[in-house]
Amino acid sequence: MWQFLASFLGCLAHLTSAHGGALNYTVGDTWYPGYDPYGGDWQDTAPWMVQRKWITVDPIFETDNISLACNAPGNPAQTSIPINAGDNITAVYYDWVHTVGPMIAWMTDCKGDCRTFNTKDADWFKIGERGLLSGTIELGMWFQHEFGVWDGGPSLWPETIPKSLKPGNYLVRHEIISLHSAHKPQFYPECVHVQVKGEGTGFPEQEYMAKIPGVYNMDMPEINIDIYDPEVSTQTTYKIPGPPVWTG
Ligand SMILES: *[C@@H]1O[C@H](CO)[C@@H](O)[C@H](O)[C@H]1NC(C)=O
Ligand SMILES: *[C@@H]1O[C@H](CO)[C@@H](O)[C@H](O)[C@H]1NC(C)=O
Ligand SMILES: *[C@@H]1O[C@H](CO)[C@@H](O)[C@H](O)[C@H]1NC(C)=O
Ligand SMILES: [Cu+2]
Repeated sequence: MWQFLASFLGCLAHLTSAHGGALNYTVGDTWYPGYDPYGGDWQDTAPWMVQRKWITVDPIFETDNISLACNAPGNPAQTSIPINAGDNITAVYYDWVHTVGPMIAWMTDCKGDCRTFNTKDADWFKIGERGLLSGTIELGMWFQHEFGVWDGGPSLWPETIPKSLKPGNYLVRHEIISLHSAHKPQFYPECVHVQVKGEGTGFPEQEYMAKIPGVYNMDMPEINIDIYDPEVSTQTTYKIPGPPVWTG
C-alpha cells in the first residue's frame, strides 16, 4: 500500500513540478542567478553567469554517466562567485518534491581557470552531506524532506566553504540523490564556479577524494536500493556513500 501510494505521489509530483535543481545561489546578502535550464542559449555568454550549463530539470539515472559531474551539457560559466573561506554558500531550489535520499556538497580545485577546466580531470572532495535525520529509511525524516518547504517558497541549502581551504578557483557541486524509485536512483547535480579567498593553506588528502562519475556504482547497496523492501524500509541508519567529508 505504502509503495503504491508513494509511487502515485511520485508521479503526481512529477506532473506538477517535474523534478528540479539548484537555480540560484546566495552568499551573505548577495544573490547570484544560475543558468535557467529553459531560459535559452543566450545565457552561455552572459558575463555574469556563475553556473555550469544545464538544460533540463530531469534526473540522471546512470552512475557512469559523464554528465554526473556537472549535469548536461555542463559547459563552463563565464565568471565566478567570490567567497571567503569559512563563509556559507547557499543553493536555492524551487518546489523540491522528493523526500528520500542523501544530499551532498562537493568541491574540486580548477587548478587555474575554471572556464577551461574539464571535470574529467577532477578530484572531488565533500564539504557537507545530509541524510536520514530520524526514523526509518522509508518513512523517516530525511534532510531532503525537510528541505522541500512545500509552501511555494524557495528551498535553501547552506554549506560552509572550509575555513582552512587554500585560496583559488574551485567548482562547488550540489548533488541531490533521490531514492524513491526501487533500484532506480536519480541524480540531480549542478556546479557553480567560485573564487575562494582567505589565508588558508589547507587542502584535503587523497583519502577524501573521489572521481565523478566513479564514486557510485550499482553494486552499492546505498545506491541500488529498494526503500520499500521490508529488510531495508525499517532500518534506522543510512550510510551516505563516498569518502568522508573534509571540514578543513
Ligand atoms: C547522461 O545523462 C544525460 C542527461 O540526463 C542524458 O541525456 C544522456 O543520454 C545520458 N547518457 C548516457 C550515456 O546514458
Ligand atoms: C532565481 O533568480 C531569478 C532571477 O535571476 C528569479 O527570477 C527566480 O525566482 C529565482 N528562483 C528562486 C527559486 O529563487
Ligand atoms: C552555514 O551553513 C551551516 C551548514 O554547513 C549551517 O549549519 C549554518 O546555519 C549556516 N549559517 C548561516 C548563517 O546560514
Ligand atoms: Cu523528480
